[in-house]
Amino acid sequence: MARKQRQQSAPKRLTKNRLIVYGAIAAIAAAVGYFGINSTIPVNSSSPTFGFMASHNYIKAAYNRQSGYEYVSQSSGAVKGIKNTGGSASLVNPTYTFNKGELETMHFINEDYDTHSLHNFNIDAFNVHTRDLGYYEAQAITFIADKPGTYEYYCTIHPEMKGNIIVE
Ligand SMILES: [Cu+2]
Repeated sequence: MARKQRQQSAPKRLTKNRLIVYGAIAAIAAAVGYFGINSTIPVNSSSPTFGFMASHNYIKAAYNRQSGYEYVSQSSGAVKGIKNTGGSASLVNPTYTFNKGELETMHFINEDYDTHSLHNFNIDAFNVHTRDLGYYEAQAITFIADKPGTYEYYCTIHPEMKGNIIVE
């Protein structure tokens, strides 16, 4: 009789242990999901998206002894999204051309070695605003290029730092 009871309770205990394991896995998955999704919510939308779907655009703040403060594209001219009109000059305060509806991540870094000034990166139309970044600080912001038009990106500290975003 006692043996029979043990046999009956064994599967129950297994089920309980399994539930604990499943619960732990679910909790970990939820945590990963929450933080993973949270970091890929575009600043101009409440819908989560996934980072791998975004186009990545690398831009830095720099100081040029002739022309002063400027944004410089970190990407080569061949990279999609930048209208390269020829020569290295097109990488200074570059014009970005994005397709409507695309998810874009702007990776902005302050590489102003010469003056160590603070810099920031803003696109009002898409609610893109970085912090004021010190030398070698970086920030990435994801947004949806959801409306066609020409928009300005700029630094609030240096009026000469500005360029265009074209969504078409
Ligand atoms: Cu600046």
